[in-house]
Amino acid sequence: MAILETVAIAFWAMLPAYVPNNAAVLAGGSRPIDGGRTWGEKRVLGDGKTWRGTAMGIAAGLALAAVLTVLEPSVSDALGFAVPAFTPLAALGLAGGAMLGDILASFLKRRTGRQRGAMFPGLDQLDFVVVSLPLVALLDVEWFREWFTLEVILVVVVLTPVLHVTTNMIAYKLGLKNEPW
Ligand code: CTP
Ligand code: K
Ligand code: MG
Repeated sequence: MAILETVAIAFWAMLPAYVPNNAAVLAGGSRPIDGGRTWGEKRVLGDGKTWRGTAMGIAAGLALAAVLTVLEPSVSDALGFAVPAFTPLAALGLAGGAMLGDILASFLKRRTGRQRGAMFPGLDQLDFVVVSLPLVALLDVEWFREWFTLEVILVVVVLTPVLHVTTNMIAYKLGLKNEPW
């Protein structure tokens, strides 16, 4: 498989997992998921994980998957190779897994004494991949096997941190995010 083809498939397949984090930033605010509760001295999740952000993030990922699925035939045709159409379960695994990964990362950040917004290199950039891919594999193994070949997974692991750093830097410069990570 040509490298550009692999990169295009990886990017396209991951879009429903990339968008929820950014949508959550835009939709943020409202009640924190942990309801302000602490575990020991520290918040369980913190004020950065809200119901509204999570719901809007998942909704944005699902909506994008639906749009990409409608566009898929023409895009595949134009590219000369196939990009994935999303099954509802694959879309749910990608969007829901991305939000769940982000929430679990905040849980780990709080347990390790990091305040809301603190940086956790590595985890910040890959938390949503680590949860969304296994969740997709669990929910729709046939779709996962068809699209997430070893090459695609390797590209995802390399490409995701680069895209994450870039989009968060842009969101920070635009004043949408408090920190550039
Ligand atoms: N956000 C949200 N709900 C989520 C994820 C994000 O409301 N499930 C919003 C919050 O307003 C959050 C912002 O998006 O402050 C940025 O997200 P993120 O960087 O993940 O949160 P942080 O504020 O940095 O908190 P943490 O240290 O827990 O990651
Ligand atoms: K995060
Ligand atoms: Mg943050």
